[in-house]
Amino acid sequence: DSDELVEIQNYVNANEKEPSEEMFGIAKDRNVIFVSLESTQSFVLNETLNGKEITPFLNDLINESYYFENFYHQTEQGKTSDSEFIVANSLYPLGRGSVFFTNSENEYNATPEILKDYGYYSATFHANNATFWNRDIVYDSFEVDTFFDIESYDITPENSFGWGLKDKEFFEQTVDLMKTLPQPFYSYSITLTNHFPFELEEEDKLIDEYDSNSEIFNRYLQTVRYQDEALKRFIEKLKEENLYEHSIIVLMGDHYGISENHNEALAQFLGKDEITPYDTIQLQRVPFIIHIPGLTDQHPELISDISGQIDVKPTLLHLLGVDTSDRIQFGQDLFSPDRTPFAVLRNGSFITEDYISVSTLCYDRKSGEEIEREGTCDVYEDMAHDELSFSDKIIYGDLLRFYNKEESVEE
Ligand code: GP9
Ligand code: MN
Repeated sequence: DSDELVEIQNYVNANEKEPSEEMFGIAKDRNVIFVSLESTQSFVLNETLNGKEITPFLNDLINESYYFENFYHQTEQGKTSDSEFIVANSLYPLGRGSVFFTNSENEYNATPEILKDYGYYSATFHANNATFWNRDIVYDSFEVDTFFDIESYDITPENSFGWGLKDKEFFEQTVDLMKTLPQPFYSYSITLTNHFPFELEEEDKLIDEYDSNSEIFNRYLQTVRYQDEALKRFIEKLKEENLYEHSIIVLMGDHYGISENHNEALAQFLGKDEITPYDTIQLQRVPFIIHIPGLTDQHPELISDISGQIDVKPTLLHLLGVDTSDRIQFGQDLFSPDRTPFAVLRNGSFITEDYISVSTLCYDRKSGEEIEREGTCDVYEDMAHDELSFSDKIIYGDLLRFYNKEESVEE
């Protein structure tokens, strides 16, 4: 009931951090071009295969952007839908199932809804059926103005393969659709080609297959390479169509692509004897890149702070000059000077500045060495638990029904 919301709001308020004065509003009134990168993990960046870069475009882009190298996905069984849920709400997804199915019609205060008050139009671009992951229903709850789904794209046998429209074609057509939107807009584009089982037509294979005992992993590097090429063309076309300069471009990996079933191949690729639980946590890092033309190209930054998808919403809103104090959110602005470096994964594992906790194990984050839990990981256990359980309570109780930003909830 609403008493529970008061308790949660107190917790959230206590963890709230002031935004960075310097960064607040730095991208005010710009279009937001958010790109969700299917199954893209951070370990592929700045790596080569037979002397060829796997992500040449992203490797260049991060040198003209803010790049968060210790940014973790926080998804579970809801995969892409979980990542969308976290980004839109700064709430955690559920431990089981997809919240897009279980609680699609809850009251939310998602980013598209918040930005409406600031004159933004919102749209999602994804060349799949609108009902996949229940998106059509959920996007209404998030107050997305237009969902450009499979019906909005021109799909032919020539321009599609595997899961559907190839990323290159998807981006080509997406920019054409984007041109029709009122500005400023908040757009969310979701790629698809780099999806399990990672298959490509011959003409789209730009690097060799890897050579390991996992066909899946061998092909994964190739589809990542293809996606990178598609992204390159996307940015070029945004420039051609005058959608680049006055935008903020944000790229984020949605979740892992390579599961623990492929640990042997991963170990071989990473040059390790084996993949330990510590390594598995580190492999949950996904790229998070903020590119602000005219700013980050002049002053790029490699940011090593521990962070996660939960932090995207307050970070982005603050860059756009939107105050988020009193909002119910679990993330913190990544540019806030007093932010707590912390990320909790949906299975309860967590990462702090010094430690990584995986079930009953504790590791020194920097060395990867296993250490005693007492006085180290166990200090943060309650915080990790509270984060997830408060977020769950909001979702199960549909508690944002009782939230009213204007009046806030009574204390
Ligand atoms: C489907 C796409 C992939 O529309 O978003 O979903 P996933 O299987 O990665 O959750
Ligand atoms: Mn996905």
